[in-house]
Amino acid sequence: MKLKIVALAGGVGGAKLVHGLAQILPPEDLTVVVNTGDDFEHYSLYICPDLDTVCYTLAGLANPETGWGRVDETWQAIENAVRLGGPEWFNLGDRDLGTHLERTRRLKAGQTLSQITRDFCKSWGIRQTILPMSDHPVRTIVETGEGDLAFQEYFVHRRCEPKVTGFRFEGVETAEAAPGVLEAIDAAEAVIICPSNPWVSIDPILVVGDIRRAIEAKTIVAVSPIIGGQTVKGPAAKMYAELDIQPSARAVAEHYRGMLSGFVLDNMDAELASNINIPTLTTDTLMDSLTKRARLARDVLNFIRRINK
Ligand code: FO1
Repeated sequence: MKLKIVALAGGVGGAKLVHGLAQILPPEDLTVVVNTGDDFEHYSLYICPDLDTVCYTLAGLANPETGWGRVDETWQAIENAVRLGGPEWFNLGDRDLGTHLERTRRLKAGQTLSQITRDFCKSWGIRQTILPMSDHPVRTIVETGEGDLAFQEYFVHRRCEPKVTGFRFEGVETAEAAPGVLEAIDAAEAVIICPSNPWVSIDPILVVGDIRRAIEAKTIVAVSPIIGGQTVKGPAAKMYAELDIQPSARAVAEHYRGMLSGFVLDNMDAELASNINIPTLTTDTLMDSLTKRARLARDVLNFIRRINK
């Protein structure tokens, strides 16, 4: 049965499931809406970490160790800049720098982020549709006991150490969904919320313009990024704990309360399934190999088919 899918994704975890989906679905049936709340300017360059992570992963260009950045990377430019007195807390590889240089040049020339992303995807041979959530800047601010921090400042510079008290998304009041986002959702049989951080990867997408309203008319299935009370990568579990919520797959299902048609959790959390009062799929969600990305994607798609029957 044909299944047109929109996937909402943040960085590394989201990119892995998207890569699995891309191995199964025809390219015209997969649209990925990517978080741009992490975007920022560094060395006067416009960096879109999650868009680049998703694109590099689909193009087979991603660094397999970190999940972000490029494979076979070298670091000569940043090392030289740091030696000359530039900031050293955010690593920009030589190959990766080319992406930021060209993106920044095009933005300054008046192109939109979605136009640029479409062109880059074509150059990288990506046949799926990859869309930034918005062409307008939306900036995730992490509110902490040590004051408000821009996302990359919190995530990379401060290594997620400050205790989180809340989040806000600057610019969201005026931001609209990027061209193609609402149309893709409209045409989709289901929306998959990838195993990305609910607070800082998925929420920024859901609060932009009419995105939440559009997806709520659809079958929505979320995959838990928390397994056995811990995140595979990133600070989601730490954030839940600091917000006085016990980190668990159940807490993730609660996070999306009222939106979901189904929820996917790991075998390790099987006992939580009976406490989640929507249909659940319990399976192996740890995507620690390429085959496991495709296997999880197939499981999620079959689950959606059962829900949509
Ligand atoms: N993450 C780090 O932990 N340290 C870095 O130096 C770093 C550099 C970097 C450069 C380009 C890029 O696209 C991503 C990069 N990331 C780095 C990852 C990024 O900060 C996060 O993965 C996302 O923003 C969270 O999804």
